[in-house]
Amino acid sequence: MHYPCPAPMLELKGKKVLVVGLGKSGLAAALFLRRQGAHVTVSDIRSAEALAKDIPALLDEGINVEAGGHGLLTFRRQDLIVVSPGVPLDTPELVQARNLGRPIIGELELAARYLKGQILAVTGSNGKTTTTSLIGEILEKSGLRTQVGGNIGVPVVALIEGSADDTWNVLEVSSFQLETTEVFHPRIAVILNITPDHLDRHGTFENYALAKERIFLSQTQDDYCVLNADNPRAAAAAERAKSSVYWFSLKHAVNQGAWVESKTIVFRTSPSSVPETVMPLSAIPLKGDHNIENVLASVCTARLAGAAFESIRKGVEEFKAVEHRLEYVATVNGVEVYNDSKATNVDATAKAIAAFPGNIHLILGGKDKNSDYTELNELLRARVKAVYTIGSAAAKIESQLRGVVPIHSCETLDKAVGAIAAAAHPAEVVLLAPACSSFDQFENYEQRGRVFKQLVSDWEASRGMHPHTS
Ligand code: UMA
Repeated sequence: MHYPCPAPMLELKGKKVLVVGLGKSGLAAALFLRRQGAHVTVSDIRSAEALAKDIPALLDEGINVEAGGHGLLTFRRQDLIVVSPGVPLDTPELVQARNLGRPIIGELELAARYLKGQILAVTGSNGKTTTTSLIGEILEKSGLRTQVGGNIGVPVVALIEGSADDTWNVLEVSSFQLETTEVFHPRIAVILNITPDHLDRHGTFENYALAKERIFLSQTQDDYCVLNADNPRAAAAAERAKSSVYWFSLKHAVNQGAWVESKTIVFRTSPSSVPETVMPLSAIPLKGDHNIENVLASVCTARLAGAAFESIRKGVEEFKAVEHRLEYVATVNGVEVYNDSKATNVDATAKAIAAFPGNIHLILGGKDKNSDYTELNELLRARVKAVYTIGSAAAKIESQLRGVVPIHSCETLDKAVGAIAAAAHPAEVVLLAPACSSFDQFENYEQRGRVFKQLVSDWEASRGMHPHTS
């Protein structure tokens, strides 16, 4: 099946192109642009020493590097600017370049113009990575040529070479990436949910939600959009979708899409067709209602992409929780430990808490994103035994949650695990679901999760040194 790419490739040969930010996306974009014959410069606020690992390879390819800050002159001189997702669009040099008429796109937009095959894009405040991975696995099990990338950690540019006319490019896309799209055109667009996140970058919840809606901006009536009927802001997006809207719901039947009925997932192709049984909820190997939502979205999307129910069932049954997403770590002295380092906003933390009946020792904190932690109050009272705060958001969290649950001020993850090791009893749960980003104390959420798992493994190794050991 070939779905023609509607976006024209860019004229890059001989053009001056600036890549802003030398992280994963910037590095991949710069090398790709150079191979297309562009004169490429990369600009990053980090020092040359901090970028030392990547600079030699770039210079070898004939790519210029501007380290230690963004130069206004560099930005003014370009024919095109490709911006990394983590670079805010109100960065003064970008604003000035835009005012001078310089086109600014993101790595996603650049890559999507060169990808062959069809795009299946998944966005949402939470559940993106799990859903993207699950859809990828189901499509692969269905015998469809599949590649997975995007915000999940593989720059989309890196997928270009492996794409063919019959490829499904399954992409996790973030609001940061969607902010800089122009003609990005997924055949199937999924919005899992929209709850407050990244308000420090987008300013308001509505700006953030509108960035998410850009996922279906270029779709036509021949495309599909999959929305969460139970999430008010995601459901409201339907008003602006030009494509055929499919729904998923944990709570009620939908006219077309997937839902839960008598503890079973069912799917209906069209309002007039008979619902078909897909699988019992008991076959889902993941914890929490939010993961049932992720499965519903995956079932619906994979079906629209042409997967058979049998492959869908197999894909779900054999799916393993993705690292750092409510990942089971170990049972130490009868205490179950879970790593949800990817819970970088309040809603994700609420979902993680809701996955356990009670007696939770919860680690909260990191870099605040203008979040309101009082939204957790009810769940904290009902299910959390104590909160252990870490990072720069600790003071704000403590002042907002005072009197709701016992709070231990720990500053670092290391001290938090130490305090929990001394306090937790058998049959209780330890949960790292910090509701904050990690950048104040860690490189990223993955490193935070890995450090946490190492601390838990040290705790396990030192059993007998703490109270409550068996
Ligand atoms: N930088 C500047 N100027 C600035 C800001 C940053 O030069 O004003 C530089 C930094 O010094 C650094 C580089 O930009 O060298 C980092 O760029 P980046 O933050 O875009 O990071 P990448 O390594 O390119 O990773 C990005 C995504 N990062 C973000 O969106 C923040 C990764 O998502 C994604 O996996 C990767 O591209 C591949 O597509 C991470 C993420 O945290 C997982 N995403 C957010 C989320 O999921 O909540 C949206």
